[in-house]
Amino acid sequence: MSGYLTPDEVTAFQRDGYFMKRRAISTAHASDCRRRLEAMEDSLQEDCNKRMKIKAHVVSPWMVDLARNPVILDAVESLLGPNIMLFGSSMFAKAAQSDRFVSWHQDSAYYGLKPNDSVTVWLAFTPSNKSNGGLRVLPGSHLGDDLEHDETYDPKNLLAKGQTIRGVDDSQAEYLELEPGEFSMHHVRTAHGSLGNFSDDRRIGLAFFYIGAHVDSTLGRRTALRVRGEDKFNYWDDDPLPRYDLDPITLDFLTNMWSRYQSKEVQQAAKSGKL
Ligand SMILES: O=C(O)CCC(=O)C(=O)O
Repeated sequence: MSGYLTPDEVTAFQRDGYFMKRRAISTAHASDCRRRLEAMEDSLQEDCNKRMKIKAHVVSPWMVDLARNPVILDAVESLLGPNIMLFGSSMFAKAAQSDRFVSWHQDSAYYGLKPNDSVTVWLAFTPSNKSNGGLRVLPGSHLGDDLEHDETYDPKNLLAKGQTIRGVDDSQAEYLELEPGEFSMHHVRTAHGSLGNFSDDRRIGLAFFYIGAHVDSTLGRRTALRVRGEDKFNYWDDDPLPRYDLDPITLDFLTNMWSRYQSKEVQQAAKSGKL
């Protein structure tokens, strides 16, 4: 099955800054992803939100396979062209009856990309909707100014730094409601966030951050995974690839990267252009 967007869908994405929606994997495959994820959480004795951030895909080969899913890549190719790199991925899991949330933010404020030719694919492992804290976006916000973010470090916020755009008019928000196995896409400059999950089950999704191979890092040399086409630019070193679930080599890589990202020191260096 092809995932390419129609010309009308591309135009709508360019206007609205988001796309709803395609099926990447079956419902049964999505439940299997959830089962495997929860088995890894049991084995690590920790919630996936704790470390499976920035480069969640390096913890497991099946996540790398999802990042290379052909329907997803067709959809991404429609927006970014044929040469595609994955520079990051994050698990976003909300427990049942939890008030943990994701504040309004623009990923472009933190990703350090030039140009901002980047889209996020949010792949649902469970239903994701208005009643369980599903992702929501501010249509058209990618066309406006860069918005100011306050770093609140609120422990209820699933974002590492609690980065928050203040004063957003929620009445303008669109929910990107998905069934397991479906995905949405949003532009790296689209303001987005989500509320608490007041349902009786977890809400789980895996977000993939794709760029065109022509996109460089403004935060110094980093790593990425080429997922389609060719990379003539060589702006990114290679991500390490997991040999099996929770490969200790790639898990260490992920842990170091995540603690560097969370550290205020790195954040200040990044802001001053030293990284
Ligand atoms: O899953 C969520 O609630 C937020 C996801 C998000 O911030 C993202 O995909 O960039």
